[in-house]
Amino acid sequence: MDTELIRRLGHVVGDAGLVLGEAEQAPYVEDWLRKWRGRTPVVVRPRNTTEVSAVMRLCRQTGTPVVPQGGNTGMSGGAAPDDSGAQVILSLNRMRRIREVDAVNNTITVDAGVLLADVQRAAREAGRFFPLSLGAEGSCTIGGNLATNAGGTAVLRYGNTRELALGLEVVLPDGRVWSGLRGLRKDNTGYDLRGLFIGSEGTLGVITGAVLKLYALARGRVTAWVGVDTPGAVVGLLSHMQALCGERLTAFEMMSAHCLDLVQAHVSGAVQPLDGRHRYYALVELSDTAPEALTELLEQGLAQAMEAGLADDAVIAASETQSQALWRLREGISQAQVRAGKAVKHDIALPISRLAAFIEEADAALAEDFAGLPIVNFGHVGDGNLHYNVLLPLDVAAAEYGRLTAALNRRVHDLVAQRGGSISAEHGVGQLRRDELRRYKSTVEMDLMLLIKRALDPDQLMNPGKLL
Ligand code: FAD
Ligand code: 2HG
Ligand code: ZN
Repeated sequence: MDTELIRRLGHVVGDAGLVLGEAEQAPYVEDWLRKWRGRTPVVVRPRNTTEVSAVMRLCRQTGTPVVPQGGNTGMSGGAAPDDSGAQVILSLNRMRRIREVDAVNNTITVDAGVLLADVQRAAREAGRFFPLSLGAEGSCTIGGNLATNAGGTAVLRYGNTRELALGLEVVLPDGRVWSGLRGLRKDNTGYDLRGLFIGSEGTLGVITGAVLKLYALARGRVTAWVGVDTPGAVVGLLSHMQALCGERLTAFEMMSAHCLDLVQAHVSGAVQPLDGRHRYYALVELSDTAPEALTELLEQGLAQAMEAGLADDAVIAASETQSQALWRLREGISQAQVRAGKAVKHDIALPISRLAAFIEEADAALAEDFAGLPIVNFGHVGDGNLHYNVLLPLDVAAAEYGRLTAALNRRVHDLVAQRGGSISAEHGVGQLRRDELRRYKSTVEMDLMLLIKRALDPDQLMNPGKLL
């Protein structure tokens, strides 16, 4: 790359804002899964929106492609540069300002580089609750969450990131700033620009700030670990608990017995909560601002479920420490997979009413066509979102990994499409599912997305090779 451009970028962000050495760039050019590794001439780390705008203007003038990056925890290769060595990484990791907390309006305004855990903390300190919650919350950024429309474990009650954002600030590919930081719950003044940038995976602009919704702080939660025999019973248990508990049901997660085996084998301190072995486990959580009767309600719901044959055994956490231990089993699955093998990941969504039949059918199809390959089936059943992954051996050859990935994707995604589902529920399309997207989206949908892309990014400089 033009050393003159690097010098001019340095002029904008200061010397501390450039990462040039190979060793220093390592955490930026490779993703969390260590699946995608690229090259970049420079990582640029602006301190504020004005600097992002100046960086984007320079890149536009010189025809330099830009890869926006938050915490680099994405699972679809969206934040990794390609190996051309021509793509600049624009990291938001120096933009970590909590701009304002408005407790009366129930909103928080933040820089896009603020870590999700820090947004949650700032809300708590103001006596409010920011519900977005996921395993990577200590390292992912709110900008990355918005760009991928992240889901996580509280979608069932509060919705995904899209539903938690009221306003955005975005730097466009030409450097202009769209200041849409409105804390309004009603605003019908034209097209939904905010919605357009949410989930756009850095292909339309750089999100630099956001106004997010806050909620009342729950004053108690109760968590149960439930042994269940079939996917149908898991879904039946969900329906039963929803009908009984309404909005107090704040999480309903599922994992197969094989997932629990993996966590026990690869995550230290993981202890099996129930004596017997069950084919599936559900993690069920109730929370409320008035927590007094929660435990009773959960006990009642689980007793009824057992009578109805929807649950076989259950334990309710007796303390916050026990509750955290149950959550560690659930959150440990990603790390356990990394240690146990090379996962072929499927991040799918289905109407909840079709979830059980999908699992039975997909399990049978894979047993027939891919006998012996372990299925790592877990996810956010309350949202109809499964991580229906398949684990290949750690030492699988690259060519074999590629061949099996293509074949497994086809088998699983075709079944998902036949049942009216989505092949990308919460992790985004990135590089991982870019070609798959073309197979399952209609021509009209693809055309509309390409039209929007060309209108906003005519030079195709924003995150090339991702999503579209
Ligand atoms: P990055 O990985 O840096 O970037 C992701 C995408 O967003 C890229 O395309 C990038 O170009 C773009 N981007 C980043 N910042 C900006 C910006 N400011 N402006 C424009 N574009 C931008 N995801 C879930 O949805 N639910 C889960 O439960 C979940 N659990 C996880 C658990 C673990 C252990 C890990 C490692 C990941 C998990 N993820 C989960 C995936 C990941 O954490 C999310 O996708 C997260 O939203 C990514 O945020 P990030 O800041 O790391 O973004
Ligand atoms: C989760 O739900 C994450 O834990 C990660 O979305 C999923 O590792 C995965 O496939
Ligand atoms: Zn998930």
